[in-house]
Amino acid sequence: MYSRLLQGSAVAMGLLMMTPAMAEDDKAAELCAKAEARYVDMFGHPSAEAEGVTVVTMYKYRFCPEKLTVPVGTTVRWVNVDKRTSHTVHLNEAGEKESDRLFPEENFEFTFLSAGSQQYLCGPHWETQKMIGMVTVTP
Ligand SMILES: [Cu+2]
Repeated sequence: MYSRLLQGSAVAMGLLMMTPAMAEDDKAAELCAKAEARYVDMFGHPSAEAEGVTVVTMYKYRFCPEKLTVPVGTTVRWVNVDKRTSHTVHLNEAGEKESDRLFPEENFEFTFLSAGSQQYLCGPHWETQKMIGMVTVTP
């Protein structure tokens, strides 16, 4: 009886691991790891070592990380690490105008001076590819 219960929960665990949400997370993590490798190839150091800024990469219609939390006063630098595709950054909820098109290796910076959460978009891809990011600024 006990072992049967255990088996049951093992099956339940297996099912849990296979939820689409989990698969999506894995896919996102893999994609962002590739984006980071591209960043290192381009700039010769990890994105976390960029001086004075927090880097978000743009790769294959995704922002990496998709959700970012930073303290107020942080400058975020969005860097296109794609091979061919251009992207934009549009902090529409902050009432900002859309950035210029960013071609591979180009970047856009914005300094967050007030706390709160906001979504932002890639103009060309938010609708068709759901290329949408989120920044939470803490006081
Ligand atoms: Cu885009």
